[in-house]
Amino acid sequence: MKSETKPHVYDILAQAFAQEGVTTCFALLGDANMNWAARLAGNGCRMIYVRHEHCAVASAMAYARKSADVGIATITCGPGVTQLMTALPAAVRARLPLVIFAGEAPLKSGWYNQEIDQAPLITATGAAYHRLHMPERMPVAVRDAFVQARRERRPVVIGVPFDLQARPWTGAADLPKPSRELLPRTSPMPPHPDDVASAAKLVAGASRVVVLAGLGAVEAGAGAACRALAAKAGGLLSTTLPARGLFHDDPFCIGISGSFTPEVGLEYLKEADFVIAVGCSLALHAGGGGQLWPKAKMLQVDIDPVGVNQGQEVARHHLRADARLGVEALTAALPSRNENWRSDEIAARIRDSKPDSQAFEIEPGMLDPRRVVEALEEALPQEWEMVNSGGHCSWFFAQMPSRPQEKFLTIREFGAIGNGISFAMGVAAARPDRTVVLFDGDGSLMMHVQELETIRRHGLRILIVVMNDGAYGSEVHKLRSEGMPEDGAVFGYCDFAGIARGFGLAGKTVKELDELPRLVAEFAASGGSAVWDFHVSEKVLSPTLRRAHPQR
Ligand SMILES: Cc1ncc(C[n+]2csc(CCOP(=O)(O)OP(=O)(O)O)c2C)c(N)n1
Ligand SMILES: [Mg+2]
Repeated sequence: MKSETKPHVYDILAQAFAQEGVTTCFALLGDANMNWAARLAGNGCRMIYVRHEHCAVASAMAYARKSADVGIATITCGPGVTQLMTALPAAVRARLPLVIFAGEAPLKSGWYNQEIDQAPLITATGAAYHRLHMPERMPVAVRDAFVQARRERRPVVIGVPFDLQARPWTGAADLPKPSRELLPRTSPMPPHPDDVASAAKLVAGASRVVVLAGLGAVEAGAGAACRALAAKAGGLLSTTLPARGLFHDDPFCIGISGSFTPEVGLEYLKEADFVIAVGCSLALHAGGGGQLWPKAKMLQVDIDPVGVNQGQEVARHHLRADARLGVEALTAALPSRNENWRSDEIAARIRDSKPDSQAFEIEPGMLDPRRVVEALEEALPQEWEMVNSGGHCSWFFAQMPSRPQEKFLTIREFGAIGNGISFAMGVAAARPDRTVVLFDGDGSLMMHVQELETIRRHGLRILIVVMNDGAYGSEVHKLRSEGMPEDGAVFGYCDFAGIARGFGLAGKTVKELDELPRLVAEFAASGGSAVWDFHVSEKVLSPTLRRAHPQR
């Protein structure tokens, strides 16, 4: 056999990934991963070559969430790895399964400029790191990385020295069985009848019940069961921010519970005497440690009820079960009641009230972000996928009541800005037949604006809506409330339409909201991607900011 036809270790490593069912990989190449990546592409994997390693991992996060599968990214050693220090903790906290192929510096060199001890960097983020230094075992180690990512729902980074990757393969001819064939196939966990009986007794004794669903309820397919429970309990429905839209068409849904609660939600949560949290970890952001429902007893329905989370007691009562099975059993055990919190009046209040009715004096020529969102809600087609980013503006963008949960994505457990564009790319890759709309702030978009080029090159179908207040709005309003100078947080309105055109995308500064239906139709017909820049007033503050940082 001629030497060039013999497989190298990187060939086998690429095959080991391919047989795990990997179809999309977000990549940025360097010496330590490029041969492997070229071979993975040769195995038929769709490669999305981004312009910053952070964006490779952040895109893989959104891809994992949207496809309910493992997200895949690859980066080179040293400076490739150090770029991941913001994306990895975000993936860990959002419990997203990822497998990341990282190169490592060559073992044969006494000194190598890109060498750095990668393991402590990665493990400090909460991700797992595995050094693969024994070529013959590498296919099994790859398989085990997929087992671990799937079981533990967290990122697993594998590091392979690139001189080992370049060696001729001398191991076994057959690859081990892929992880899917080995992982236990478990059925949803039913609740214990004693727990159901005591939970039903508690709910029967309550008069103002709210059923609050989180992503666990979404994953378990518990939406319809939650609606039925709330109806039988005569109560209302709500969701966490990531699960928003699960009850979008239910007349008794009061919207998001937490930092993004609309006006009616705040009012009714205050009156609630019982909250049933379904598939929801009751993180601090989801209820301010109970401040939003000061009178309510809490029952948590979850496969892993916590009792205490993020330093707060979150639920005194627990029903351990799969979200759907637990809620169905509770509904069945609940006696029918005569008294009902629900009324036509409440449904009308929910239907007719604005998320925030506060009046503000707006500077001439500027838009009210709330009106921008209302106009987009009207104009954007229902089948388009929505991605919400961070910053102050994300409050407004989250208030789009007609949009269902399966068309919405936000990942913000680490509180980092700058991820919107990557998340939109991840969704576009997972849903290639859909148009994706990213709602972002000017500061956040600017942090990784280079990815506009990736969007164009790969023909991803993304409309970016920028809520441009010419500033890090969150910081401006917080500094102002403390009487501090705001210089470091104000930048002025840069020309995002021009920036977009420079990257080869369409760009538009939108000044008149009644233009939106025409612009949407033109965009839909264009088949390309675009950035729309909305200059919004800095005077309009979200209710959350007004509460937490009263202005002077
Ligand atoms: C990576 C990172 N750096 C800094 C921050 C602090 N921070 C939080 S919100 C924000 C402002 C974001 O500005 P923009 O995207 O324009 O949204 P706005 O608040 O103006 O609506 C900043 C800098 C952060 N959360 N994450
Ligand atoms: Mg801003």
